[in-house]
Amino acid sequence: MITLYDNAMSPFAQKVKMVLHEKGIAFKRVTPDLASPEKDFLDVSPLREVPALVDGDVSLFESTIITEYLEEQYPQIALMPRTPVDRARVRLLQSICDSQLEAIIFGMTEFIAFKRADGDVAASMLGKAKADIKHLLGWLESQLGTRAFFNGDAFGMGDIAVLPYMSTLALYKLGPAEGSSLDHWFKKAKAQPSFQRCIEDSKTEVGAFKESVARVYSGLWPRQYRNHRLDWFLRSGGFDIVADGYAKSTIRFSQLPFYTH
Ligand SMILES: N[C@@H](CCC(=O)N[C@@H](CS)C(=O)NCC(=O)O)C(=O)O
Repeated sequence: MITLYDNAMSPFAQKVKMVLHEKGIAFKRVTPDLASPEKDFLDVSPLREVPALVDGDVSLFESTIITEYLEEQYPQIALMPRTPVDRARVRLLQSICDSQLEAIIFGMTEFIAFKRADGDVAASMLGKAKADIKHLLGWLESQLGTRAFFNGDAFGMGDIAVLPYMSTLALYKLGPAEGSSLDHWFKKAKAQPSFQRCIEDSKTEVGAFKESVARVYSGLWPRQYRNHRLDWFLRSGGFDIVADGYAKSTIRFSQLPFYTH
């Protein structure tokens, strides 16, 4: 049976779980302690991140690599569109959502859940985040065009790419404008059973996430500021927050893959 190393709050892991559910593939969930990972987990996930997946002799990390593997290895229920141009369009959605959109939502969570700053700095950076999100929602709306789903006529990988992020934006009351085509899509897409199962997992694990806040403050679980996340903080006025968090070990940067000789 497939093992998925998971965290219910992770949008990256939700993408993989939706693909597994949509394809009807049975799997076992393991939720590793990301603050002090065991060697077994690091062997499977050398970047110390969820999701990671083990399927027999195959062990993989990086959500989009995993979803592509599942699509090719278990093709009976296809989730990618048929034509090369539509497949390229879906890959663009995956790329922009997992880099730019994720980074801004991560940044907002740093203020809302992890209280990185208050007063004028928080207000200014949250204002920048809201403006960036509005911009990206406009881009997503143009990508959706007149289609019923990002994937085309039916729910698929294109929708899986966007849905975890749109769901967090809706929680932050920054979802699509009422009555917009993005709003119509969101209402249909979030009812998908594969997504509802992810929401059930996150409801049962939200308590553990809240407890983790104290571990961040005490330096036991530095949050990972990498790539677009770091870029967003720096370009939005967060130089001092990053320097302070790094000095106090509440922020870490990316790491090279763990390995043993
Ligand atoms: N590029 C990776 C990103 C995965 C990722 O960032 N996962 C986060 C959870 S959302 C994680 O495991 N972070 C480790 C930590 O917080 O210590 C992917 O697409 O799978």
